[in-house]
Amino acid sequence: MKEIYLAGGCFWGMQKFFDQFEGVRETEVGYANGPSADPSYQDVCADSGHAETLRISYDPETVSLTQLLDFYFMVIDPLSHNRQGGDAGIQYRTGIYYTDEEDLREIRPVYQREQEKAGAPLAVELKPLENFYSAEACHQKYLDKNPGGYCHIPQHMMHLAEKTADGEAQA
Ligand code: MHO
Repeated sequence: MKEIYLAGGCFWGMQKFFDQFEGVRETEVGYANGPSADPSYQDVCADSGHAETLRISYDPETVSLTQLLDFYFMVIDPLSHNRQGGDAGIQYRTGIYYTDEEDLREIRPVYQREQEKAGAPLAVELKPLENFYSAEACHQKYLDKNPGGYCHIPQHMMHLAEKTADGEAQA
């Protein structure tokens, strides 16, 4: 099992989006790469400096990091600084945070391709993960618990794939 940490705006939608893909074994929403330990959601909303981030634990034999990043770039505006959809603030910055330097071999080509496509430097941070603190229980699987809840990712993007393997279907 491998893991990657992705910040792509409000983490409710990010979690719902990535949970649909086969090979994604576990996801957790939290706060990453900020200056203080174990912030609360309120702290983060008051510009603590953390990014709302999704921890993705995946099986690289079923889904590659490249594929996961392709999905990621389908649902973010990579040129937007500190704003995704209707949400603005430093917690909504975008970022790819890795825990294994080796992953750069897969990350860099995707990043470069997206930058060429965009024709401008991406606002997406590309950094090692510095820290990650799990978000409060009410934020985990939020859109499963609150199907009509706010989401910056369009509804149809939540059904690109259906999980069929090992009874993990969520869609
Ligand atoms: N627009 C949403 C964002 C929530 S997300 C967990 C809200 O203000 O509730 O940042």
